[in-house]
Amino acid sequence: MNFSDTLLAKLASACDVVAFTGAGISAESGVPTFRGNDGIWTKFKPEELANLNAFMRNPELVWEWYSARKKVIAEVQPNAGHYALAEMERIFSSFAVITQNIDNLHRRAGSKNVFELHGNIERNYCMRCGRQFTDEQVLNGTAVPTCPCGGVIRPDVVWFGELLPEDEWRGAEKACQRADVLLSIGTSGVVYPAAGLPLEAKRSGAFIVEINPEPTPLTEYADEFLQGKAGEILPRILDHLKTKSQRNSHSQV
Ligand code: BJW
Ligand code: ZN
Repeated sequence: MNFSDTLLAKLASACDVVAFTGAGISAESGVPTFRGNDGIWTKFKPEELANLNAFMRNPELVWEWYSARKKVIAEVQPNAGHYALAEMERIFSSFAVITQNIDNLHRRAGSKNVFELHGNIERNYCMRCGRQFTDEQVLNGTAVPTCPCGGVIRPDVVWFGELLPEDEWRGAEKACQRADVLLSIGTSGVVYPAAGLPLEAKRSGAFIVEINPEPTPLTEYADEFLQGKAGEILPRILDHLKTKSQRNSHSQV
C-alpha cells in the first residue's frame, strides 16, 4: 500500500497528532477484540458482563471473566503498532494516545501521554471505601474478592451506563480539539461517548485517518481509510516520518 501525497503532506506539516485506539491495535498481541469474528462477545453477551447490574447479580461470573482476561493480558507483549505510536511521540511536538483499551499495552510500549477512557484492568478498587488493590492482592483464589471493610472489590474499568473518568475525558477532548491529524486505529466506533471523539476532532479541523481491516461507521467521515492491520501500517507510517526528519536534520547542517 502506498500512502497518498495528501496524507504524507498532512503528516509532514502536523504539530499536534492524536492516536485514538481500540481493541484492534492489541489483536496482533493476542488480546481478543470484542466484536470481531473471534471477538470476546461472540461467546459472552456484553450486557451479561460489562455493566454494574450484571456484576451485582452475578459477581462470580463477571470476576471469572476478568480473571481470565487479566491472565491473558499479563502474558502478552506490545506489538509493532504500539511501539510505532510510542516512537511517534518523540517525533511530533505534541502527540497523545487516547485509548479505549484497558490492557496497558501503550504504556508498556513506552507511550507517556496516554488517556485511558475505559480504565485499566491492572487496577481494582473497593466499591464501598474506594481503596485500591493490586492483582496480587485480588487474584488469590477467592472468586469474589472483598476488602477488609467488607466491601466488594471490582476491576477499575468503565462499564456500560457508567461515566468515563473525568480527567481522562477532559484531556482527551482537549487533545482532539487542537489536533492537526487524528489516527483512528482498530476500533469499531460504536461505543459512545468515545466514538464521538474523531468527529469532534474533524469538526475542529483535524485530518482524519482510519486504520482498520474493515470499514466502520467512521469510514465515510475519514479523510483517508487505510485498510489493513495496525501492526503493519503504523510502522510504515513511522518509516516515512523518520525519513522526513532525517532529511530535515541534514538540511539544517
Ligand atoms: C483491527 C485489527 C488489527 C481487528 N489492526 N484493527 C444508544 C445510542 C448511543 C449510546 C448509547 C445507547 N445506549 C447506551 C448508550 C451508551 C453506551 C454505548 O455507547 N452503547 C452502545 C454500544 C450502544 N455507552 C456507555 O454506557 C458509556 N458511558 C456513558 O455513556 O455514560 C453516560 C451514561 C451514564 C448513565 C446512563 C447512560 C449513559 C460507557 C461505555 C463503556 C464501555 N466499556 C467497554 C468495556 C470496558 C471494560 C472491559 O474491557 O471489560 O469498553 S465495552 C467495550 O467496547 C470496551 C471497548 O473499549 C469498547 C470499544 O470497543 P472497540 O475497542 O472498538 O473494540 P471492537 O471489538 O468493537 O472493535 C475492534 C476493531 O478492531 C474492529 O473494527 C476490527 O475490524 C478492528 N481490528 N484486528 C487494526 N490487526
Ligand atoms: Zn473497602
